[in-house]
Amino acid sequence: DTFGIKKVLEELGIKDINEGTSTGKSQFSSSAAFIKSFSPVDGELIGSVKISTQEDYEKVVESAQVAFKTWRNTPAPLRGEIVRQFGDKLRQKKEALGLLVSYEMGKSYQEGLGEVQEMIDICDFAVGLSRQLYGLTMHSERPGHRMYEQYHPLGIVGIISAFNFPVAVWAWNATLAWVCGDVCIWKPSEKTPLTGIACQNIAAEVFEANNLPEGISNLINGDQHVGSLLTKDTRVPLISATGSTRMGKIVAQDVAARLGKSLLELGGNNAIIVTPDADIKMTIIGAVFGAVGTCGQRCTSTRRLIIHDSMYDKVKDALVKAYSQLKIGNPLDETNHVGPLIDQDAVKMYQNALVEVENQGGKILIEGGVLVGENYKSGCYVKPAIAEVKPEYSIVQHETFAPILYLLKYSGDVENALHIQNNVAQGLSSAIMTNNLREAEQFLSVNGSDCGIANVNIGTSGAEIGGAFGGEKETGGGRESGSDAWKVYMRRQTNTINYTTNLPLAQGIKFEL
Ligand code: UN1
Repeated sequence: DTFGIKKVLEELGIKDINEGTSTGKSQFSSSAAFIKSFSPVDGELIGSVKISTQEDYEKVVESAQVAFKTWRNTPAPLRGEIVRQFGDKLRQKKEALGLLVSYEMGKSYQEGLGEVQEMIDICDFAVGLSRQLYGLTMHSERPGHRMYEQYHPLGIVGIISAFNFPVAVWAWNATLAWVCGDVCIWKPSEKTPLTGIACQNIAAEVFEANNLPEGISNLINGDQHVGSLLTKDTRVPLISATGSTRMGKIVAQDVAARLGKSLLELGGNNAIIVTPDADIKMTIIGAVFGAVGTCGQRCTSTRRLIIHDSMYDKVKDALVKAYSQLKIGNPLDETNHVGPLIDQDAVKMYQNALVEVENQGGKILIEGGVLVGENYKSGCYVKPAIAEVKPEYSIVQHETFAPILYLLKYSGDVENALHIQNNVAQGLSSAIMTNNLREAEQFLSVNGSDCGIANVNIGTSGAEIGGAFGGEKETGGGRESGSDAWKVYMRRQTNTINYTTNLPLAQGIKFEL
């Protein structure tokens, strides 16, 4: 037990890891089939989790439906109080959960802690929100009439999350859904099932301590077959799904076929535009963290640098120098910058992408490769690579979830860089490095970036929870987390009240009997 994982599992209430752990009290699974969770850090089996059967799923939905009746009648500020307690529990368990995130997913311990902090932050946001689920009032065109709108809870929210942010993205959705009066059924990635169990246990403790049903938060486990139980279920009015564009297209069609609502947060192809006025030091830190942080497995990871030709060689040299200093290895060792990819399938995708880059005419600037040896025995450690490419290569148009950074050149005005940036199918995050006010404003203008996130003098990744998070085009169009993203978790109702003894009709229509 090199990393004290046994103790961490214990602290997070994860039991029976050899027989397939299941969660909480009411969430017992009858299943005999397991998902085995291996750590990409050292290749060790951490534990196994029961795969939910159709029968389990039915029980979970029933328990969610029963819980909804209690929860929707709990006043929103009191729901906020429960979320406040959940945030407090997360503060207590931050180190343990952060470590499990790091060990099961492979991101650095710092980033594991950061992810739990993101959960705590969204709890705080949700607590405040619980007193601010505002509707509008409007003036009726009829005398003696009052008009307003209000938001009611929606029901069961299905959450499908990805391995790369195994806990924060669930919390963005669950905490907002909870203060909105909804109950949740979560299917975490089958690559990170143990962090899912840990979160469910923490939530269950809070509900139990408040004599509330555990069914306010529910967990199911498995691959896309289990996920499709949720997406096809008319009892689940909203599906919030994070993952690849390929997955999102399937989810969107399943949900649309039954006219459900979906909130999709899919692939990105995020670029930083480096202008002649860029601060080179900031550019390099932003670009390198964006490209190699989380081993290039954030949906906001920096994939492309679009560099003005006057800056190109300078940036290139500085990148080569920065990459030569990167330490790759065990993410729990804080001296390392880059941890492993999630699994060996991801390693194959990374290798294939590098072959494709060369086949399509790209020039490898920093060689990739898989690391071998005692410290890398999971087979998931790869070298961050950089390639010089042309924007039209199909591989550059495509999101590869790995630390591969593409360098592109533009000349002339920032419009030319914007054209390259926007000329991809994805639209999540974007950034410009400039001290030129005109360029910055152009980038943010109607003719500028077409992405859901557009930053000035900041990299593409590491968004704060207070803003709405999501993107356009193939990124799926959904917004989660801050701002008014909560509205998708509620149903809106327009109410008109007549306090006269007449019944005048709208639009002045006369109807007499
Ligand atoms: C994701 O990769 O799915 O902005 C979410 C960021 C993080 C969230 C990423 N706050 O990079």
